[in-house]
Amino acid sequence: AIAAAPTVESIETMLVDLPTIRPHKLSVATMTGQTLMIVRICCSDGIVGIGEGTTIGGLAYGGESPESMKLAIDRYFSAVMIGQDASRVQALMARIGKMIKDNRFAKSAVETALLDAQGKRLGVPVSELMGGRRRDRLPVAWTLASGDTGRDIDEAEKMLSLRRHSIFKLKIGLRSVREDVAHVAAIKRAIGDHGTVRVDVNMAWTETDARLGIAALAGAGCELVEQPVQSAAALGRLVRRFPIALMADESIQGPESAFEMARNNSADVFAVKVEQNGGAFNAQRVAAIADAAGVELYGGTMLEGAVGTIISAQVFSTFANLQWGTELFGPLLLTEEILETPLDYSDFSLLVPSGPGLGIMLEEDKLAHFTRDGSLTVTR
Ligand code: MUC
Ligand code: MG
Repeated sequence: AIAAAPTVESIETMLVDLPTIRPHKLSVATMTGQTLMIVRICCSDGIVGIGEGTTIGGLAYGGESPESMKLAIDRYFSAVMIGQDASRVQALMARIGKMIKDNRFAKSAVETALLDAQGKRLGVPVSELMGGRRRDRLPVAWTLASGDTGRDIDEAEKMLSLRRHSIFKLKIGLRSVREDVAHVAAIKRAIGDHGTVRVDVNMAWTETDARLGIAALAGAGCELVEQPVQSAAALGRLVRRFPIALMADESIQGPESAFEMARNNSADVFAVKVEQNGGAFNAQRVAAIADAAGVELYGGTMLEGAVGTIISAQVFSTFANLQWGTELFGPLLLTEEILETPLDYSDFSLLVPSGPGLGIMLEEDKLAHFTRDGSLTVTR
């Protein structure tokens, strides 16, 4: 006889507040800490899966916050999920999709926990549930965003000497275009041929700013500009006017948006963020659309902790193309190590864990210490 299918028994959520190693300055927010919304799904066969949701600067970046994800899961996702077959991840995600609109970040968190549980159940890494990994290590960029040019240069030199990162992403868009270009040029001059420099404007520019800015950045040795403007139409007008690559990030919010961007030839590169696209399966769908359209790929981050970083690593390891590498450095921006065994960042790359599920174990005492009051478990 076939054993009864394992069902979702209980779902626990908590908010974990962790400090960053230094202020992280983006055009939309200055982060001095990060909040991880951790979700734990317990199944009837005794298997437990973990997932994570993060945002950047609360609601400064998008429509969901760690608190809103927690509320959505406690109040709505749990009711849809408890008692359902936990081993049919795609079917359960489809059920959730029917009954819960939007909430892509929260969906990503619960899908991660279901995949972690299913991998543990079958004894394989999540990458193998998702078609099989093509690589064990991922190149990892580092973001220079202290807000101070000299400090950024010192940080870049330290990362190069540690052999941890040689790709540097600079956050700009807060100061004038002229000041930002001078900042980028100074950093590129200091690094020389030892590393590459890219920028992320996080939509801060007008199209006119972008025309001037991108031309000057190309002259300063910058190789890629990420989401200079908000409008997808403006991105489409800017793309291919310049010799350097233009990457869409905020514009990529799931397969439909990726299809529109590809159809309109609006970007050279898509940054794929697992959370922003509504989960790992959707990230694969976006990658397939990019591949079919001849758009290049980059593995993005929502500055996740270890759990969000590793679901991203697991799925990016399956991509056919990853021409621009990844930026899965989130855990390194936090002061606290929350894993029993730290992740392996070496040789300018991250090792994709090979144990069952996500292949990581949280250090429970550490997590409890930084958990905000009011974690909640919903059971039937
Ligand atoms: C973003 O917009 O790409 C990624 C790296 C970083 O420093 O911020 C994020 C968000
Ligand atoms: Mg970005």
